[in-house]
Amino acid sequence: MKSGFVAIFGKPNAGKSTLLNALLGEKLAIVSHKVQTTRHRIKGILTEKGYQIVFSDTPGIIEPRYKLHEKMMQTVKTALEDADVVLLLMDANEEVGEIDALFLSLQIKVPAILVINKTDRIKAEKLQELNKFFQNKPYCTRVVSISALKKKNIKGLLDAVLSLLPEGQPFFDGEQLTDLPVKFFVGEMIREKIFFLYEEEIPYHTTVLVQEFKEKETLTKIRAEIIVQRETQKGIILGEGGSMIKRLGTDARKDIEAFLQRKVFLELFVKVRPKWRDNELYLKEYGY
Ligand SMILES: Nc1nc2c(ncn2[C@@H]2O[C@H](COP(=O)(O)OP(=O)(O)O)[C@@H](O)[C@H]2O)c(=O)[nH]1
Ligand SMILES: [Mg+2]
Repeated sequence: MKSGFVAIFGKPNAGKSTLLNALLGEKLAIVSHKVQTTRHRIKGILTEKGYQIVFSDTPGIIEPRYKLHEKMMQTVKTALEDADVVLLLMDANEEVGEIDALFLSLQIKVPAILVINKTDRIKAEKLQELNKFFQNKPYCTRVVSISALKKKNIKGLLDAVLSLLPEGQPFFDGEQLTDLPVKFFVGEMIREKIFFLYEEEIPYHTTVLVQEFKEKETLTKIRAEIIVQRETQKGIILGEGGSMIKRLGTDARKDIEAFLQRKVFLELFVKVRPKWRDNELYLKEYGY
């Protein structure tokens, strides 16, 4: 039996969350085309005959600008310390010099697979070049190329992980898909819709707190608060005559119903908490 922790690292938008979902064949992590969508370490557990792999999706590595960012980078550090194997994920179209410096700076002490993602978007020669560039790097045990979006070579990546995974007994029950509560994923699904529906800075000033999660006989009743930093942002979230929040509620509810496989009654409220991203107490309350 093999078992271990595998952490996925990379710059914002490399495709870390898409990869976690592809590896698990299930949508656990929220994905958007905007950077810094992921704020937590999300564990996804893959149990098959002969092995259990506990994958961690992490926030993209950035220079912290707020306390929220510092917490996000602390999460990256913890995941790095726990890992038995590391996946260094890069977008094939990114600048290699920058990537090289970043991965070198992580000072990884365990086997690492350099994963070239978004190969659906590059030519074969470019891929060869990348392979050659990374092969002899000190942090790189193996190079694997994939497309997380098109689910190309996910099996090849799994085989590479398994070859580096230590022997050991499973850490979690075989049925368990993640270590986080359902409530967390409900909040994330609402947050994902905010990334899709609202422009520019709004998603970055926002967080979601699920206040009530009650399983009733015929449906699940959920009450969630959307936290923003300013009155004007509250107005934007609500939209004219409440039109935007209504759309947000409908879109989020559909996803949550599919996830929970039952009917949902979703109530959303907007609260203004000035500078919550820099306030220790608020950050703690909101799960960061
Ligand atoms: N073309 C292409 N796009 C991808 C691939 N993997 C991820 N993406 C897209 O890249 C964007 C960022 O993905 P996400 O998983 O949120 O990246 P993260 O910030 O590293 O977690 C999304 O728009 C994804 O659909 C891939 O293999 N090919
Ligand atoms: Mg992500």
